[in-house]
Amino acid sequence: MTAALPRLNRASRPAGKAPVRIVHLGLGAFHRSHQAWYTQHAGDAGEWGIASFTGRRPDAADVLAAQDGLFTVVERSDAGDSFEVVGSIVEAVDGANVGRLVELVAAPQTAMVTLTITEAAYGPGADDVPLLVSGQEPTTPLGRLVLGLAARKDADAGPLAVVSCDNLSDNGNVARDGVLGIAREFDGGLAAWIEANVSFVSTSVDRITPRTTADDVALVGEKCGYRDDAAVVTEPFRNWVLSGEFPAGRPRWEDAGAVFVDDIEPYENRKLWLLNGAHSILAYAGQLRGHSTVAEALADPVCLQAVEDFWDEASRHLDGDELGIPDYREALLERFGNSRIAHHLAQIAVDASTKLRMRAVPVLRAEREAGRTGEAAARMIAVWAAYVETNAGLQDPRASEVEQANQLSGLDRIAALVSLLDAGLSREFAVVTLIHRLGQAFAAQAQPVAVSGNPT
Ligand code: CS2
Repeated sequence: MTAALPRLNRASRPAGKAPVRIVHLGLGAFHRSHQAWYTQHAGDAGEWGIASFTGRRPDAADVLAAQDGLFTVVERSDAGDSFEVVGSIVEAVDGANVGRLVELVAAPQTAMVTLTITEAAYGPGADDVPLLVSGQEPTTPLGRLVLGLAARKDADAGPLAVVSCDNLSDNGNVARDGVLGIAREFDGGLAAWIEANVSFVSTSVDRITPRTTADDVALVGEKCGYRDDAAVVTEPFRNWVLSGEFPAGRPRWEDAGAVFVDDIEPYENRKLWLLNGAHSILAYAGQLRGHSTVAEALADPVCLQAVEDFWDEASRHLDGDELGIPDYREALLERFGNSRIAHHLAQIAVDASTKLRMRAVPVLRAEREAGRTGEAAARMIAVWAAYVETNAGLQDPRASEVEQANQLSGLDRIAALVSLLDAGLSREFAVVTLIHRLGQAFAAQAQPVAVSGNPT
């Protein structure tokens, strides 16, 4: 039905087209519902256009370009849906178009590069330096960013900020280490310039945004009267906490509710442990018990208990009344229970070797340092280990090592999997046996009688 509708087009642009001052790497659903939404709602939005480059899905650029960068944000709550056209993305580009990226990063009016490149993309890309040295274009986001920064240095275009919006603790410094690691090997002068001119901002980002489905596109067609293949469905809740310098300026994101703080670590930990940690537990425990969405898994008392136990453990290491942990937990239960958002567990389950390092390991370590077992954090690892045993081929940056671990059995297998998260913990017999025992105990529990909730 939507095929017959006119496409969303420039006539729907909420205001004039802003000049490109933000370059973004990782044009996905989350970028559209979060950074693009915040930029549209900044008081000075008219001065801040985003040029967004695709990462893993080059076709997203074609779709958006055909719509003049416009897309619909569908905010979905129990009360219903609301629809808004967002126009802050003024240029959508295939990530392989490195020439355009370099040109924009080197442009003096560009004030920042924002990143949603996934947690796994901050690791070293083996080919980056050889490609740069031989004058070829790198293929990883950070390698391409280094090439852009080299051009900015040559153009004498001044300082800028790199703003990581991925779910990594201390993501600004992780981005800095990644960029400088490549730059130092490529060109020492460039590395020194980056150190002096590029600020790396850390942020904690939050807005649950599942992958858009054909039904979502059809709904937008029906309600809005146009076809929008780049629509995103998201929850009403959003949060953005930032810490760091913007030497070339930034939009007034605070008008849209963003918060600027000096010390971001407590906020990052709250988000990564309570929200993302719970997500990972639900992803593995939930799928093992036959559920497919977050809301369904949460309605299963066994999964809910695993989450609550983990929250109790993690909360012991989240100090400060300003964090409002009881309210935050309460709000999470409501957000996860929003059954109108079909957030698929399979989408969350990927890239575990990177995610669990941030979501389970710090709590497990902190608990053990406090003289306790860290059982609930260990259970997160146990359900992942159980899940990958029967779901070989799960997307992961260390998939081949997961596969090798799976050739082993019993405690050896668990130790090999834990070593992908934390080498030290994998050598602690008590930890490995605990995880092994928790995995067996989980598997021995009765399956739910009926799956509650409706995935659509
Ligand atoms: C999820 C996150 O896929 C995942 O790993 O935990 O994408 C989560 O939905 C977002 O961080 C919510 O802000």
